Amino acid sequence: MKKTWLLDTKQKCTAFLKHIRKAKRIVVSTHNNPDPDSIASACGLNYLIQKCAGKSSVVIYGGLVGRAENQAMIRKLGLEILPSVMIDFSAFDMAVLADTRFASGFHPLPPGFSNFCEFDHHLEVKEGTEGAFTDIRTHYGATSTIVSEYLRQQRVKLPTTLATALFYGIKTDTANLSRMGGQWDLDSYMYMFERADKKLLMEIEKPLLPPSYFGDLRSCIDTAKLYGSAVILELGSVSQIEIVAEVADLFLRIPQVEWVLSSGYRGEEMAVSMRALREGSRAGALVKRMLDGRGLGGGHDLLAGGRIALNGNSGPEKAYGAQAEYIRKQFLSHLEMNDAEASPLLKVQTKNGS
Ligand SMILES: [Mn+2]
Repeated sequence: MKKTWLLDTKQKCTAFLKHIRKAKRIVVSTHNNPDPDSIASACGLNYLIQKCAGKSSVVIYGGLVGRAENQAMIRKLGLEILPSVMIDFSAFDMAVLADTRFASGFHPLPPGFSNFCEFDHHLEVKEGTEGAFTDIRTHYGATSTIVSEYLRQQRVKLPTTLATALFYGIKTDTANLSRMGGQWDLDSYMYMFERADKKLLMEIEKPLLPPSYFGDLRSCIDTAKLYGSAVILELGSVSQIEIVAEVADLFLRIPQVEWVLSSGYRGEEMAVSMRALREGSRAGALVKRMLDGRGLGGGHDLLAGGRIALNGNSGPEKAYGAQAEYIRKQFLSHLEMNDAEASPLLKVQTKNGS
């Protein structure tokens, strides 16, 4: 089989290295509240910049690394990634974004930072907002696949920890190649799997969970409502914002459920997640439209999400209630349903189980 996509990468990689050689100091950034794909692709790009262009660079993330698996990934693999608040952006003359676009605003770079490159596989942004160098492949299942190809093309020896990170990035973003993956995803997945530390992978995938995690989970189960084939979860205040996305995945596993919409907030940040079962559901476009003028949202056909800042005068609890209601109504009207069609997901069980 001819891997023609690797030839495209070869040209792109040469152009990228040429471009970044013009910079003095480079900051590589994930998106806010980064997932494994964003973390791995940022660390991969950082390695490429240092090894192949001989430039000084650092990796930063915005927001929080909340999910226990993602914290374990950074800790167990010893990935050097700093919170963006520790960075003085004026010390850098170029930025590289991993798994996001500058115009999305969902990253810690200051709005005026004009010299940036972008690596992403999400929906396109408006023309005229692109970076000086971009590699956007919406047919790719993970940004980690794109970055893996760059590193493979350069034939650099990869540290086991970086190969493990890139494998985990591809694995999680494509749900083990079950969604959105092409031949290219399988190819880099296999390449990185051979080089990954399987014992560390296991430790990342089954991390310890704090008791508060189970409190959040209980409130999901208590508040879940079923609307035909859709589940809506309005979690309110949660101790970890990532639970909003986690439960969207979890509740899609219920038989007959074809859509999940979940939301919750922590501090003044509200998260929205959507999952769909059937191809052609266009969840990303739907979330983008629902959040238009309220926050930032988007994603893929079957998997989407967004964030809203709850910084009004009424306090986050009230603001969350109003936003959640609006989003629920928009979603239900898209499905041609209404509030009256709700039923609790779990019937109340009596002691004798009847
Ligand atoms: Mn991604």
